[in-house]
Amino acid sequence: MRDPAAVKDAVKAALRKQEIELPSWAFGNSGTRFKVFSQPGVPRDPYEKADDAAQVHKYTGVAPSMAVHIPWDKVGDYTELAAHAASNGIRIGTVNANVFQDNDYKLGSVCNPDPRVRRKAVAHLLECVDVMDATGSPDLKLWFADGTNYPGQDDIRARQDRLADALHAVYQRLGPDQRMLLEYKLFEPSFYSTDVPDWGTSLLHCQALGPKAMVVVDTGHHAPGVNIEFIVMMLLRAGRLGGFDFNSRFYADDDLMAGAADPFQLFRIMHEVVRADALGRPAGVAFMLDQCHNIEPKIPAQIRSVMNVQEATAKALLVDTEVLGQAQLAGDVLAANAALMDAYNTDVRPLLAELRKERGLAPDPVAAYLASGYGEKIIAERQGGSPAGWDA
Ligand code: RM4
Ligand code: MN
Repeated sequence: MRDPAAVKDAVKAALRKQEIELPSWAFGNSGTRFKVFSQPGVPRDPYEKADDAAQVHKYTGVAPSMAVHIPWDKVGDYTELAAHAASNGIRIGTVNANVFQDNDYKLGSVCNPDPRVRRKAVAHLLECVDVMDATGSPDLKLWFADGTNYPGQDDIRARQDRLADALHAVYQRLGPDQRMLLEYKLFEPSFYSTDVPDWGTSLLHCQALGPKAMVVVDTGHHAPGVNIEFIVMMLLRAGRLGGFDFNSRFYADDDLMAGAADPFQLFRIMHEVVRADALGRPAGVAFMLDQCHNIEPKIPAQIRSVMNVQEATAKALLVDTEVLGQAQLAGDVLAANAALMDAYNTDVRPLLAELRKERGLAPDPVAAYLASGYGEKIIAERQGGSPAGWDA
């Protein structure tokens, strides 16, 4: 039998090591292809996005960085943006490239049959590394909308060669402490073939590039029913899991709050992370959110998402690995399953509230944020200008 007090201390110590990165685009307006519902008080520029992200960190204590998306977050002086973030107690994290919103990219970006368009896309990716230099960001995240809609539309094999060439050019440009994270997605916006559709394709490219290229698992980018924790385990085992884009999906790439659709899946994923001792920063796994809040208020939704990831992590840390291991070796199917379920079914909210109090934070971050008046303040102050959104 484990000593409950010792278990609690160990879980808290491990939770203190975890950091969760927020996406700048979660604070701007977003929607579906049917409608973007504008919300009052949304940021007009990346500086105000950083202000909002800092609020999430202020109340959770575990979200000290904000990912940026270029050109959505284009500014004249990135060093100044980084300084602004720092003055709010956070830093600029992953730089996300955007080679999917220019007319030139109709037939793809780095895989486009036209070499001029490929050169333009690579130039943007290199510009993103310049941004990393200025902000001190460690990671470049690449997601390509490239693919085809019809069989025969393009040579799907030649497209892989073009992709490899582009990735190679960008990889060469990375500094010693900079990484490239290659994200995959099953489909959309391409409906027949996607050039980086799965973790195997991403991993093959990363392995060909070298140790600074890592795979990103966006939890919304798989076919329904895929065992994502198996993929996570395989990538961790290969030392190639660069990070997560956490979000929830019911159908496709829904980008809903992490832990909202399937908290059990999030727990199973975090179980593999804990099993690999990959919670802390030295393990090189970036825990990022990639979400959009189309109908709910954005800052409290980010706080809720961070809390959901923390809860899944706490439950994963509670798994009695000795009992589990013994049951597995003994072939005791039911006892092994029960060891996992006991941890999953534990209410970890009191433990997390206690941890927050120990760190000088309010036990309920959402309530503390709502009571702070910040939401009302930004609605009153952010008049005029154009609210940030998917096209801004
Ligand atoms: C993509 C992908 C990327 C994100 C964009 C906004 O589907 O998930 O990570 O940067 O959406
Ligand atoms: Mn993503």
